[in-house]
Amino acid sequence: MEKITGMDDTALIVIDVQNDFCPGGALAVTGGDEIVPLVNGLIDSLPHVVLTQDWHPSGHSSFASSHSGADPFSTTQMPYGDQTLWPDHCVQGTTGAAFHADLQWTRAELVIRKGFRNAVDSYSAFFENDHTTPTGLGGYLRERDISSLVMVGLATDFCVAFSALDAAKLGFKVTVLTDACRAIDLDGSLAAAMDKMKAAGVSLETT
Ligand code: VGL
Ligand code: ZN
Repeated sequence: MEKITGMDDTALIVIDVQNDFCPGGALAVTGGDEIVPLVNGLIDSLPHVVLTQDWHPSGHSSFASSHSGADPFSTTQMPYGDQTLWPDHCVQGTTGAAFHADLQWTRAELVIRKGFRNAVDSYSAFFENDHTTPTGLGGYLRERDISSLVMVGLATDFCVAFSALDAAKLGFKVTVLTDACRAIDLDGSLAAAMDKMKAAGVSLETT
């Protein structure tokens, strides 16, 4: 049997459209829920769809509550470098970790979970925050001859940007649709992320 080829080589990567990143959630991103209709339209129109899901054990090392005296949104030093400390969010199996109720995710071919190792956070869909440990997504896409990625989701300046930068480094053609993303924007992190993505050759477009 021959491999099925000639299928479209583009995948939509929907990053972390989860309750905790939407208004009312534990790490709410302003307007996070506003992107859902746009994302649903893209899910209907692109040939392949992959979702990511932030998926932390309780007591995760990225939670401020795991570091005595630390405030959410402060920075700490981890063996792998600087790490922002977050409110507890996207704990495995909780409602906060579930996808937004209106997200039409049934066409997704893969859900990749990240941040499940206690000792290391993972913003990127491709590598954990040590920038070394792979999630397996790069190999999965390569094996399927997918070479072009369209990225949307939450948050622009963390998980979307880290994913886009890693994807570009791995040789994928990457487009981020900025109107289908929303940012946390901590201390200028959005402008810095946009600059880095531009410099890495990521196309920043709108739907
Ligand atoms: C994210 C902070 C912590 C994100 C995940 O999805 O951008 N940000 N965990
Ligand atoms: Zn997280």
